[in-house]
Amino acid sequence: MFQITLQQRAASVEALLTDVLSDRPQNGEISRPPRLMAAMRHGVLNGGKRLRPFLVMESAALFGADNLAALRVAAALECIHSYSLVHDDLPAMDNDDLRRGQPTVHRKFDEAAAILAGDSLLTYAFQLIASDETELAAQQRVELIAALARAAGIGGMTGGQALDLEAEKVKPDEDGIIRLQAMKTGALIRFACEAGAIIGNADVKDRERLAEYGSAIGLAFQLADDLLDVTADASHVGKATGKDAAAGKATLVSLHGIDWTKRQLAGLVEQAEELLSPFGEKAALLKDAAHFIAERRS
Ligand code: GRG
Repeated sequence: MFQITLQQRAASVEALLTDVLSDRPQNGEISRPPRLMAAMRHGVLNGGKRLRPFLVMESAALFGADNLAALRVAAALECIHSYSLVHDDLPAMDNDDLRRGQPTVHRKFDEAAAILAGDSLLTYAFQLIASDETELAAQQRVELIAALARAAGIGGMTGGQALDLEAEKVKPDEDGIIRLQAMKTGALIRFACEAGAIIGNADVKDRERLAEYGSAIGLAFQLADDLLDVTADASHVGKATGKDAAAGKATLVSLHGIDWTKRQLAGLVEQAEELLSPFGEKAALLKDAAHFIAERRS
């Protein structure tokens, strides 16, 4: 059931992304440069599990808001996630040739195109949420924009990426690794879950509960990623593996080993399930999502 819903939600977010990333100018734009649009589409519509959109839509559904607004926020978040991958793959960062099993944007186009495609995806995410077509109250849209900016920016993803680059020179301690990961990958996943609560007009307590669930599965996501980096082969995960060790990067896996990491993952899944327990059966798919993230193989 989880896999089927993940695929259905992925298909609807991809249909919306295909429409909103077409060459046709929208919302009063003067024009859309076709090569820029092609590079943006390559960065977004090139596979991907669409896990963050699933989390937005499923969290919103928990509060009865399974609607176009949730889909548009989900698409906006996927634009930001995809931008981070496009920029992360650049020669100045990870210098990767392969992403989601396909040539990275700077390989298929060029570096300038990849930088601009990433910049445009980042900005476009906010355009999508702010638009009147995202049928939410103005206050909800502002809260979503503020929370997404926080998650993607200095105290979130880009700040975490900066710490990650520094960590190649000065190895952080355990607290430093956890903080870095909560910012770099955890913040967007936490936002995905909190966004559903904002869209569904949840009360403060439920919003916090969803955000905490997001933090638990966000940490699990990164632990699973670190584990895959040491245990999986590149053809299976669709990107280079073994990179953390090659870069001398400290991860919780390198500090504590594989068995400890697997135990931590099990504990995080349990914590995520407990946070969702007040929602009963309605949260079954979100509970499955925690398992999927912790046990994923790509
Ligand atoms: C360059 C601004 C900037 C930020 C980069 C998140 C990030 C920060 C870089 C991504 C590098 C990376 C591989 C991190 C590990 C975790 C991660 C985000 C994996 C990819 O996410 P998935 O598995 O990918 O959800 P798909 O392709 O399924 O969307």
